[in-house]
Amino acid sequence: MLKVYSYYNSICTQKVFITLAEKGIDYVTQNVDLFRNEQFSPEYLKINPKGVVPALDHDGNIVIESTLICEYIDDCFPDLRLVPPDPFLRARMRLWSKAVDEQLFEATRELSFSAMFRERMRGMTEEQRQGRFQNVGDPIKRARLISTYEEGVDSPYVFQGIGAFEMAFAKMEKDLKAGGPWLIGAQLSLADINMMPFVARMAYLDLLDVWIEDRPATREWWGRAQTLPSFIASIPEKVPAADFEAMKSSGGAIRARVADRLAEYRRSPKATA
Ligand SMILES: N[C@@H](CCC(=O)N[C@@H](CS)C(=O)NCC(=O)O)C(=O)O
Repeated sequence: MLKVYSYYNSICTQKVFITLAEKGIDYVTQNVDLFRNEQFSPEYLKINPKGVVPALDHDGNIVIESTLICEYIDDCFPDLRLVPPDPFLRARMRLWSKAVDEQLFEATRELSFSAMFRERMRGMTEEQRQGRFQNVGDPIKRARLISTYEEGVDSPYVFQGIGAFEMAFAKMEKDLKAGGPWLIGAQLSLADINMMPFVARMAYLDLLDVWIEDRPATREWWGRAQTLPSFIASIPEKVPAADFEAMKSSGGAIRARVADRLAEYRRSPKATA
């Protein structure tokens, strides 16, 4: 039996849902309410000591880290391979996983937070807010959260995130033009699945065009991704309509400032290096 510890609008969990759906594997979910701090409960910390979702329980074997979970699922259920057997293609696929884990996850968290959760935190009492900050055990993660709470899109971490998406979309456009229709070529792989929830979140926040308006191959990839039944079952069908409305309106409110900061990033020496 496969059980996914999840939260319905968690981008990392969505990678796992798409992987399972693409392979046609049945699973059950156990909700971990991130807004009630259930990820920090002693019971859940025994499952995932990092206090985050997702976690996978496969007949008693616990696997954490969404990228590792997706590869584990591919190893256990190899009928339809999402990790290519060719070593070079596999290395190219993992470069996308690394970009997601090392840059785009943080970028998406900062941008989502600036657009949506910042307002929600403003409604908390000072004591509740400080409690939320202190719950974040990792000091670097805590510093990022405090900076994004205090400065929103003007936070240096958000600027870094906007730059991370710019680099990813530039590479995406180049790779797709060199040989698509998927990120590493003809076959859908975990490279595409890992990217989908992150690109989707930018689209739902009404921010995606800021990066991809002039990137036709990336626009086509996104159009194609959205028609996959595995994608539809894992994101649009699991997220309530009210959340889509909230994401669109809150993201729309920061869109102009995100575009300004992207222009600033494109002018910076780093962007031309
Ligand atoms: N690298 C981890 C990141 C997991 C992660 O941070 N998940 C978020 C939801 S997308 C979470 O549980 N956040 C709760 C918190 O930070 O308190 C993975 O890919 O599984």
